[in-house]
Amino acid sequence: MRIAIVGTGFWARYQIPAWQELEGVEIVAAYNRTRSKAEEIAQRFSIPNVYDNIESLLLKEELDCIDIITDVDTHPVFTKMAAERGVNVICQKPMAASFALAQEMIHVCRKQGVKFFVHENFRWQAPIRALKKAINSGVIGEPFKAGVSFCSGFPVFDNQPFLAELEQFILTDIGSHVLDVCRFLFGEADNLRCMTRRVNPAIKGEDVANVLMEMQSGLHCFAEMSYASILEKESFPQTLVLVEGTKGSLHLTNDFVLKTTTRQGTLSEIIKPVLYDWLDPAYAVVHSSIVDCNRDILRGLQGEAAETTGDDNFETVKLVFAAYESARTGKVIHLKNFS
Ligand code: 89Y
Repeated sequence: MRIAIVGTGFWARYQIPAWQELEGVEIVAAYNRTRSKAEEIAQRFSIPNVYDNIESLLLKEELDCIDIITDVDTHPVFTKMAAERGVNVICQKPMAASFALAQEMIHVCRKQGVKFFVHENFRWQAPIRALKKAINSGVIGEPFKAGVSFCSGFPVFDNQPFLAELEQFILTDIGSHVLDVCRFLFGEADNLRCMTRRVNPAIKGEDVANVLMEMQSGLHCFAEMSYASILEKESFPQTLVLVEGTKGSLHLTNDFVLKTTTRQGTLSEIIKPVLYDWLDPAYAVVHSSIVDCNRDILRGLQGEAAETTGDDNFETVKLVFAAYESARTGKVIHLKNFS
């Protein structure tokens, strides 16, 4: 697979080495609108070609796929350009800055007959996969209630300063991941209610969001997220989950500990991510999951089924924007009516 990297900021530094862990992938070019930034990344990761113009990249390179790792506003533009040239697209989350733009991206890829994937990696984290396996094993019986939590005081704006400029921050940034994890673990939502607020006065968007969903299965799922939380134990970047079922509960808690409780007692195991030498230890569980997410997308590019297709991720995008709609109107949003 001949892949071009579009955007060479913070996440590209991990996305590229994660691709390089996989057999059969060749990163043939790197693009950044600032050429020197593309050159620096190309040199660091031995990428042969550098561009500061997307059109020339698409014209000159023989590509199977572009991997878009730019800020959200350019996702639809670059997706359309690649699709119109018959090049498959992978795009970082969040897919787009609005529901309508996400719809257009899906549409253009379908129309041009190219494959479209969203790089949604949280569901690929080792502890989340282990939790899913435990739920499926039936050990806790029928799950009826869950809490999915991402509450942190990590200085997230240091590495990604543009996040402070977003009018819609936490639901698009972490909410995209957390709500996708909810779908991965518990299936689709029937309806939701959301409340948001901004605590940090130095940013534009909301940094606290609480989403209560009734899943189609009937399970109640409370997804909470915050970047204003000063807690005894900082858990960034872990998603903590408590699932209660008819025969017991599963608790994915700090330091990758998964506790299984039944009437017989509690068993604990630790599910650590693979610690690649290129990852940033502060983001270990996320950076490590990029390899597994990419491996699955690679399978998708090769014609097999993959999880994080554009169509699948569109259901997560729907939850994000339905949550904003609920926060704005104070109403319960029924997903089947949301478009
Ligand atoms: O942008 C976000 C992501 O995808 O994972 C964590 C993060 O870097 C900050 O919330």
